[in-house]
Amino acid sequence: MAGKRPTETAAWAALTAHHAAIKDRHLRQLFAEDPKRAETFSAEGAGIFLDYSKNRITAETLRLLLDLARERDVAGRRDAMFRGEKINATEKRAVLHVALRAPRGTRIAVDGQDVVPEVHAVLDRMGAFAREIRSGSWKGHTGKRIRNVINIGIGGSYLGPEMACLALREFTDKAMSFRFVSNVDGANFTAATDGLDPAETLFIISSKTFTTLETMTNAATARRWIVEGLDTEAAVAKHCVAVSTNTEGVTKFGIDPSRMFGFWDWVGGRYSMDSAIGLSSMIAIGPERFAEMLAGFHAMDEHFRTAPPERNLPLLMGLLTVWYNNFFGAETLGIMPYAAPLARFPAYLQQLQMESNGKHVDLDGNHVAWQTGPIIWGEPGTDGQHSFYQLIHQGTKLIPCDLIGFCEKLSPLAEQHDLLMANLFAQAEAFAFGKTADEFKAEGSPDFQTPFRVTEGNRPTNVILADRLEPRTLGSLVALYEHSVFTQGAVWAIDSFDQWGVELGKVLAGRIIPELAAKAAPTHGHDSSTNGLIARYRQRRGW
Ligand code: G6Q
Repeated sequence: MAGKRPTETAAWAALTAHHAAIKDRHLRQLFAEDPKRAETFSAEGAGIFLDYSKNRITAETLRLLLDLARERDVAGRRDAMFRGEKINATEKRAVLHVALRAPRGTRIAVDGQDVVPEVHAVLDRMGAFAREIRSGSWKGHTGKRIRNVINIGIGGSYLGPEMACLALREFTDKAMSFRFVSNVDGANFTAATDGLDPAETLFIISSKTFTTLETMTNAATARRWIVEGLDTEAAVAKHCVAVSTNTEGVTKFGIDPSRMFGFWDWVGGRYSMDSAIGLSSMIAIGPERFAEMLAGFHAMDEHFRTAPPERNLPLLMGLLTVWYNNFFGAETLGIMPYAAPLARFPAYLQQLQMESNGKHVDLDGNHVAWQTGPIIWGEPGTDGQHSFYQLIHQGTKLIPCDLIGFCEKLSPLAEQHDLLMANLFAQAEAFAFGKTADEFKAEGSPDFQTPFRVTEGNRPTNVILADRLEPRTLGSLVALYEHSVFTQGAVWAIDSFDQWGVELGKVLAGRIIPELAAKAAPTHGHDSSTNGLIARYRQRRGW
């Protein structure tokens, strides 16, 4: 492991003492002391403005957090990632999602080989295919044009494309429908194909490994649905394409490699929405808009790589997460987009952050003696305000939140946008400053009610503002969180790019599947609970 353990750094000890000294200071006090606080604690980059002044920090906190980043060599690790070094140590892989959005002509090498030309070769093929589908020049087996695109994939091969399709709906081709099948529950496939004509439907089978149970099962179902619906095996050629790193698996499944779009082992699933995994997004918004999204990603990559630490958005956000997670003992981070099209953004970030930083051993394989990744959750504002915000305002837990908003309207209903944004600003204000007993009394609140009405405030938030929810901004926003996650992982000395827990999950069901078959012998091999549940299930199914 490079460098000292996080808890052995001088900055960690200093932050521990500093936390003890300032933990009870109220944001009311901090704002009163410094009229320029908002200016001091805000930064801007790649089209994103971050106001982090409503965090429980002082200039000293920031200084110490930046010391921690230095002692943990976050910048050195970042540069190693950008250079294509194998920083995913447990899988001995480079981590190069930044290469997916590197402009033509940039050189990024893995094992001495420049990968950028390959990236653009795939993007060009995707672009040509997307144009064929969008223009209708690609015909289905019966000669009809494709009107429905269904992405079959799960986890990293699903959450990004679905999130982006919803987020960028305004830019999608409205003559087409885009749907997603992820779950092995057949109800997912049935609902997604409900009412669709197989002659007008294209399946994109997206799987890095092309072995994932859910995706392989749904892909086989899709294939049957096409063959039965169009009465011939030959139809598969026009209605199924694949996105994968596994050419052999794709060929075996019956998809010709000419209809496969590749990517590479140095792209992690949860970092792949800007690779060929984004094919459904590209068909939805068109290759030019997709290129704008990549430019947004790249702008944030460059910001992360070059902006000075005290103005570096992902670095700051990552360090603030560390501050609450490791010093205040906060267990979660709420993500509240004040934008209905970002409804799936919290779910996307949940995978990005929790799969990356949900680790219990450090890079040496030793059990960590410090907290790692927080629980990520969230819902769009204003819906959350009428549901769980109560607990954030008046509960007993500290829940830092990111509130995300856009200055330009998200729909033609301009006046509603002002209402939406007024709510974002008001919530951030209320979280920070609360409302005191005196203020309630002055308003004539009955004494017996006042204690129940008081909101203490001192609830930290980041406010993230961008001008417009468009492809470029979405790219920057996703890259912002990717690099914040990187920063956290570097501080915690963990491998943010493996996912052994997921790998285990992938094989667990394998043993039980045959035990559920109607003709299988009764199960005895598990614990009494598992044996009992399987027996009950079989009995209720009438076996
Ligand atoms: C992502 C994870 C995981 C993965 C899915 C799908 O980082 O590894 O979510 O994306 O399990 O895997 P395949 O793309 O191989 O089907």
